[in-house]
This record gives sequence, structure tokens and C-alpha cells, in this order.
Amino acid sequence: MVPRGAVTARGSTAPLRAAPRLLPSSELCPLSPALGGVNERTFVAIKPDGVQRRLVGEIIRRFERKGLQLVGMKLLQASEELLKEHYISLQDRPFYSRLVKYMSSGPIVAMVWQGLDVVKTVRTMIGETNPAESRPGTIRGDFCVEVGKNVIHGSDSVESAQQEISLWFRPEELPCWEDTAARWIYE
Ligand code: DAT
Ligand code: MG
Repeated sequence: MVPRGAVTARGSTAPLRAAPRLLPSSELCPLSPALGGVNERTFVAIKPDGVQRRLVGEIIRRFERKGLQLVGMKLLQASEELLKEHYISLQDRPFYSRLVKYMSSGPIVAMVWQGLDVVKTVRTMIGETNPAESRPGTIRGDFCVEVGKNVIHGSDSVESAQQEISLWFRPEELPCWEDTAARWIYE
């Protein structure tokens, strides 16, 4: 390894930036924590329309203010292959290929949120699949009008959340951090 700032054999100066430090696996949270309780996790993705329409900050703000804990987040343009796998249960539906194309058409923000009953809580905050049936105050109720551009994804069960988290994230992308606000959020 070249020391910081040292001149390499080819005469260039090695970058002064330190490489990102990855946590040793012993410090990572388990990908599949005990079901339920305050350690429940869910997978959320702000879809390409949500990113383009500058809704990322608004959506994160809602989950943060609720008291949920952000344990993973990245901006990425997902491959059709990944999205086909993510939506595999819908493969026989007529809108499947359009859905995969739309979801791969631009960057999305993939996240993992943690908290008590987080799967159900996030689904409630998102609203119904069809924005027209979503109440005002929900994300889909407030920010979109059509089912094919409904801004956000959230896992629909604890089991699918676990599958989706392991499909989208590597363990080292989910740092385990102590939620010091937890005693003001939970009894
Ligand atoms: P949700 O995203 O609320 O979990 P879902 O899992 O049933 O809904 O479907 C996944 C996505 O597929 C949904 O967010 C938008 C799209 N979709 C569902 N039903 C559709 C329909 N009838 N026409 C077009 N797109 C649809
Ligand atoms: Mg779904």
C-alpha cells in the first residue's frame, strides 16, 4: 500500500483522500433481525419520477419526522434484470414490462428504514397503489395521480422486506448505528 501523499513508482502523487473505511462484519447489523419489534426493517425506493420531481428530500423528511431510523441509502440506476427480479411476483401482469422499463428509466433512491412495525407504518404513509384512491396526507395522495407514476415503493410484508433488502443491499451498506433518539420515541 502506498502511504498517503507519497509519490508512486510512476511519478504521480497518490491521492490524499483516505479510502472509505468499511465496517468489519462483526460490527454490521444482521440482515435478517428478529421479526417485528423496533428492529423491523423495510425496503423503500423513490422511483425515477420521484427523483426527477425533486421529491427525495420531502419523502425522507416525512419518514425522519415520524421517528423511523434510516439504516441504508443509495442513488442508483437499476438494471432491468434487477427490476425483473424485484417485481417477479407481477411477471404475469400485463403492465409488467412497462413497469420494469419505467423503473429502469432513471436513477432511484433505494433505502432501508427501521422501526417498530415499520413495514405497515411505511405502507400507511405511502397510501394505496392507485394514487386516486390514496388519501391526502399520504405520499401518493399528495404527490401523484396515476398508478404508472406513483413515485415510491415500499415492501408489503416483513418477509418481502427481508428479500428486497438482500436483493438491493450488501451487508456492508447497512451500518449499524445507535439511535440515540429511541428513548424519546419508544416507551
Ligand atoms: P404497490 O407498489 O402499492 O406495492 P403492487 O406491488 O401491486 O403495488 O404493484 C407494483 C407496481 O406496479 C405499482 O406501484 C405500480 C404498478 N402497477 C400496479 N398495478 C398496476 C396497474 N393496474 N396498471 C399499471 N401499473 C400498475
Ligand atoms: Mg408491492
